[in-house]
Amino acid sequence: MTVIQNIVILTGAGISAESGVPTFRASDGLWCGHRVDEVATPEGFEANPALVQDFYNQRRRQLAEVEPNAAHHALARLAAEWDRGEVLVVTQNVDDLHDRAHAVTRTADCVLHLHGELLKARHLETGHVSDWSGDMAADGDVRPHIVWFGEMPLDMDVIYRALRKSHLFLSIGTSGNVYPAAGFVQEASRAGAHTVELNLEPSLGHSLFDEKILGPATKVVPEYVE
Ligand code: BJW
Repeated sequence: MTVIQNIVILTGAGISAESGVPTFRASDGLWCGHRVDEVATPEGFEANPALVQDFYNQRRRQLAEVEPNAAHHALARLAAEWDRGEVLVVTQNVDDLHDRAHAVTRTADCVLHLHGELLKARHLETGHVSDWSGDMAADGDVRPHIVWFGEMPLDMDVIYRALRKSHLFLSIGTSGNVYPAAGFVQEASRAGAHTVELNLEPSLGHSLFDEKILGPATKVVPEYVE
């Protein structure tokens, strides 16, 4: 039996759903009323920056109204208490709910945002990343620090290194529609990790996992990790 030391946890929109952040692919989800290519591609931003900035501004405003839930806090406690190896939380979410939960246990350095962060901006020319401030959209030199379709996700080298030495891989609340994240389970399996999906409904890649646990994140995540 493999002794579990290093843990990699991939999270998606489902972990924040019970905090009140809509998922993407639900019928009333985040893209409701928008075409994906309008708001989540570099071409969409080039064609209509004001529309895209407005879409992300609405989501930034919404962040002020939500709080981390029991699933975020359970992972933050795990990161603080796990002393047999490393814990890395790789989130596809651009909200800051993991960061806020991990700030409580002083483990914020365990969290990587693969698809960027709503509360950061990137300079169009220099690529410099800074905190978002409300008047940035007006100056025209910055874009949301978000990874859109066709762009390279962030911290891939760190993530693949962690997957290759992982003993346990958890995938929480993601539909498995979007690559490269949807392929992480195979990388972890190749490394010999035990792989577990925790989700409300089975993901597209559910058959790739050794173990599946269905249910809402606020129930199944604390039960699994504690
Ligand atoms: C609950 C719950 C509860 C609900 N409790 N669970 C053909 C084949 C392979 C790849 C490609 C291809 N054609 C194009 C590509 C590449 C493309 C891609 O994957 N496209 C697919 C559509 C096919 N990928 C890219 O372009 C990426 N870049 C890239 O590949 O670069 C090249 C590269 C090469 C080599 C190595 C590495 C890279 C970039 C992808 C960027 C994605 N960005 C977005 C938008 C961010 C901006 C924004 O936030 O607005 O990120 S897309 C969107 O989807 C967002 C999410 O992070 C991502 C994943 O969504 P997620 O989290 O899974 O949400 P949902 O809504 O889909 O699912 C919710 C889940 O929650 C469900 O499963 C529910 O059951 C569950 N749930 N309530 C527990 N209470």
